[in-house]
Amino acid sequence: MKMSFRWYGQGNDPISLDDIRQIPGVEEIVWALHDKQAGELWTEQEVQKAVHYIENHGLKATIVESINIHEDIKLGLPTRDAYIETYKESLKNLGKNGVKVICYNFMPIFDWTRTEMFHPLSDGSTALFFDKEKIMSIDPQELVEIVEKESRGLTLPGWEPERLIKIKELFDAYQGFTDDKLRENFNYFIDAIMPTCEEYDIKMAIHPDDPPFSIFGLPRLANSQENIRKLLSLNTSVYNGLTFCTGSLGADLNNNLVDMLDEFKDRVHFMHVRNVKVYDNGDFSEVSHRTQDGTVDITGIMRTLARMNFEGYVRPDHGRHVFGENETNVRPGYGLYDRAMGAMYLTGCWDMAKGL
Ligand code: DNO
Ligand code: MN
Repeated sequence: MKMSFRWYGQGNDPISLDDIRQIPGVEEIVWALHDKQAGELWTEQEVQKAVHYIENHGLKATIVESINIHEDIKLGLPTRDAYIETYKESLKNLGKNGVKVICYNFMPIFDWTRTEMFHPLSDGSTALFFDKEKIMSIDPQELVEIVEKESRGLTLPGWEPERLIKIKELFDAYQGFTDDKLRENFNYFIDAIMPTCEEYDIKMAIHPDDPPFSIFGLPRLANSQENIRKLLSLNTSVYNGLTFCTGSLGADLNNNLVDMLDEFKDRVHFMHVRNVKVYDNGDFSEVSHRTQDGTVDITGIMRTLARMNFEGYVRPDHGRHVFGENETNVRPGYGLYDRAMGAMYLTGCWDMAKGL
């Protein structure tokens, strides 16, 4: 495995590459041009600059998360072809600069959704939290009002402000949109970009939906063993692959993660390994990476990866906020210390399983 660490870029992430380089085993930076909107071109010059910056700090830059997919592609609008052409152009520019894997998601409107960013845990740290009842009780029309008035204290992490301005139109556009329709539009997109991916040797790795069930009546594509099987079989190229995020998939206790990893292993290019604790009422909290702290079988996952000699990328995913990290100084879920502990724990599991 190649241990990696997500970093939000120079001037945009309070964590430095010099700090990341001190985490044992971490060789790769998971990066992106974070000021780009979905649909914008990543120019060769910009890509080169970012890659050089990372390499100059003694780290590799061969994995990107994410090049976001423009909503028109997900909706299957006539304008999608132009956005797909731009996407292919960005892929070429990345391929020419040594990038091998792209993590992306195909979720309508929102990236990951939580109800609380700094939920107190019993050890005194804080973490991201999902109150299922709170989310499920909001109907889409009400959501539009909540977002517009920023009322009810609902915080919306990972939701780009530019897109939220258009939230009403977006919800209208997704009226009556089925899972099958979203799948069809995914199929169109993936078929269109596969030749470029093959030519430039870039593997696509779709991130599972988070949470892995429908919210606000929106369709889902990558949330269960059956649905992931479907999307991988739509185009059977190895370049149409998966980011296996144990935290996202693990928020649904019906997902048997070790079994899923076993089935999809030849198509998994990137592992997000993190733990969550799922409660009986469907709420879940993010917790430390350690197996015993949550409901995800992290040691089982690492043992499976070791057994299959996994050669892809692994990263710790969201961490708790610890050692003085709080609202004022940390990007929710992406502090330094707990993710560093996570990386070390995962490397430890791997080394033990390998008998190193
Ligand atoms: C959640 C995170 C996500 C992920 C994006 C990928 O588990 O890993 O924020 O980065 O959804 O596009
Ligand atoms: Mn993830």
